[in-house]
Amino acid sequence: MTDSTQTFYITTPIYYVNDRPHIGHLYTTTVADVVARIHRLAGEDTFFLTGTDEHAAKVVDTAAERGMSAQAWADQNAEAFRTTFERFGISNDDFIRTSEARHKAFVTGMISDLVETGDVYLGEYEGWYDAGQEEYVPEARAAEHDFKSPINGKSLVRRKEENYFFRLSAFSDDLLAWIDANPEFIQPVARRNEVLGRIREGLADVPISRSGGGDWGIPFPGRSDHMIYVWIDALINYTSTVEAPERRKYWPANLHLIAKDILWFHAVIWPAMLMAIQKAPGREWMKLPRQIYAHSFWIRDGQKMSKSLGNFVDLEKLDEVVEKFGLDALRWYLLTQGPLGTDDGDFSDARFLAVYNSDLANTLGNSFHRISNMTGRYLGGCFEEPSSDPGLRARVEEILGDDRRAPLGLGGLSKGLDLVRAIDAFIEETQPFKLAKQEGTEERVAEILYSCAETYRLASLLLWPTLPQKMEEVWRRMGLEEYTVRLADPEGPGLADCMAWGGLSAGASIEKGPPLFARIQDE
Ligand code: ME8
Repeated sequence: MTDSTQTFYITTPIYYVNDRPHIGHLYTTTVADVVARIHRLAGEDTFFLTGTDEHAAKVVDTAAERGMSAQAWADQNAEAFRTTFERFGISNDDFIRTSEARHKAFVTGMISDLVETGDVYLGEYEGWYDAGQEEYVPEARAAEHDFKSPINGKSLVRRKEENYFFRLSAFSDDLLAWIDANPEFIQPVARRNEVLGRIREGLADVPISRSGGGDWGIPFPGRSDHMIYVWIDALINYTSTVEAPERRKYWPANLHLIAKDILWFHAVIWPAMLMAIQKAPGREWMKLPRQIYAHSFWIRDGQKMSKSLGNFVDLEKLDEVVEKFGLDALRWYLLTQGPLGTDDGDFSDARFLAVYNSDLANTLGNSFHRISNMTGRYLGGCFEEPSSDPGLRARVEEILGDDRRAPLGLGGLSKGLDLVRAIDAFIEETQPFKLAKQEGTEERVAEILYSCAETYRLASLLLWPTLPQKMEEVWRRMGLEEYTVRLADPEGPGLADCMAWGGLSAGASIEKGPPLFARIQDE
């Protein structure tokens, strides 16, 4: 990889280590995984980070209830997140835990520097505290919500303490100017407007330390009776992980993928902290991330998922789905039915089954089955001479567009599906199964089937980031195993080369095998 290779750095939130992984965590991480795979395919030097946020006060309480140390409890749960992501095929390049020394040292240094620049100072704070979220709610917002948590509806508590503060109020104008000058900075647009509206209401300084809460956390530099507030510690993970010289090239992150619940911290507090720290010597590299994308929430059967309703799509449920439909089917549902925009996404068993059967079994699976089946029957499983139908080829070009990088991005998945639909329409129109019964049609049948197989090959490349297991199986059956290595090679030609029409050469064969996605009947 040369120094000039474009880099791409994507992050997920780091998850509270007190919770068990559920669909929400897996969703953000899976979307990030698909995006990371897309960028790797495009030949970019990609870095994908996820991890755990461990210094919440709740961790100490829960650990105590279990007769464990906070560290032991955090170790156990961080491991659950790490192995869950591994089991669900997530291709993260690192897993950061905020209780690791590498992170703590970086946070301490950064906060010391913010004291130096004058952006962190000692003061006194009194306000409405949301214990569930471990955050203060601004007076106006607290009143608006009848002094209940805007997130979980529990009563807010009045609290007063000596704190170190971050001078957020000094950054209103700079933030507004930045967001204005960078329309892509906060997405979707509705979220951007929300943030702009709240900044215009005015920004108060934020407390960033806490005293009297024990010693779980990162001590405030020079004041070991104060701990750095967990949210401030957590946000810094995005930079502590890439501080090392060989990783600096990844910063600024291209994308912080989060949900709407934590938008304020990411779109206001974090950028302001970065604006402040850039003034410190040696910290010039700590620029603002390029984009913060906040998706919406998964709900279940039309209802909010909550502890009290006990209706979380939890790990057991997710494992059950994978057991029955396969991992790629779960990824497909998450990506196509998920709350990527501003609407919430509903997880329902009936919907899952319907989407599985229509997109995967009846379209992607069935099409491959028809192509491989007919190729086996009429051509002995092998294409002697590539010969393309101009009509289908034109349709493919139309779907892909001129720019071979254009099908990348999350839209690639629907283009992949469109290509497969084009194959199906073409088969209906040309009826190779009827033609094959007539004399003198061998060449035309071979041309039709080659064109279908070639189109499927192109589709497989666009579908791979979402359906890696199944598309690698397709490559194996088409004799294209080398793609797995070739596409992953940062020195290699990458996707552009494979996206050209005609990748299946003379003598290419195609193996039938069991259905890629077996049709599943409703019970
Ligand atoms: O907030 N639907 O951690 P967290 C979709 N530690 N996504 C959901 C979801 C749902 N119903 N529920 C959770 C924290 N998520 C902090 C973050 S970052 C510096 C610190 C996902 O464990 C979504 O990505 O509560 C959301 O933003 C995140 O989990 C919150 O995870």
